[in-house]
Amino acid sequence: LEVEETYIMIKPDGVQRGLVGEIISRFERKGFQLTGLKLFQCPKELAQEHYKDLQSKPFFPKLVDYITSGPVVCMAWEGVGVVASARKLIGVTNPLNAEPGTIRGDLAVQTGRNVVHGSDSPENGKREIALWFKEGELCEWTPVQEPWLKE
Ligand code: YYY
Ligand code: MG
Repeated sequence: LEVEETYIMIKPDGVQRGLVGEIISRFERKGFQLTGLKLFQCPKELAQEHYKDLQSKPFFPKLVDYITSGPVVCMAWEGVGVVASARKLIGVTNPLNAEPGTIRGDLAVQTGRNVVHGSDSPENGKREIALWFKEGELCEWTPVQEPWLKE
């Protein structure tokens, strides 16, 4: 397995519901490394670009309205296998089908209010981080716990 990066975003409902700390904490405790973090009001064009693969879907306009309805928390996380592992921590798209113990399984009930986004491939991780963060907004750093996480 390789070191990857993934784009994780707490959607407006997660921010409004006061779940920011709870959600960040799950990735932090797992042992992944935070490399970017900001609260951000997303413009419509960016939401459309982020979800461009879904632009032909009937729910696309509603999805863009939802993502731009209030501030989101944008995050970049790094780690071995982080893309797939973060998707597991998040749970499946429909929160009613998401396993207990996952973020969506524990904290949400509707697909259109599923509180968090995670990239679905390492390629999309890179693409989305480049889309949501400007140069200089990401940090390269070495966590002191690193020897206790990696053999
Ligand atoms: O990656 P993930 O967020 O789990 O699902 P996607 O299939 O990429 O869809 C992105 C986003 O679109 C989903 O989190 C909610 C919304 N959505 C929807 O509102 N209705 C659907 N039937 C499918 C997806
Ligand atoms: Mg997706």
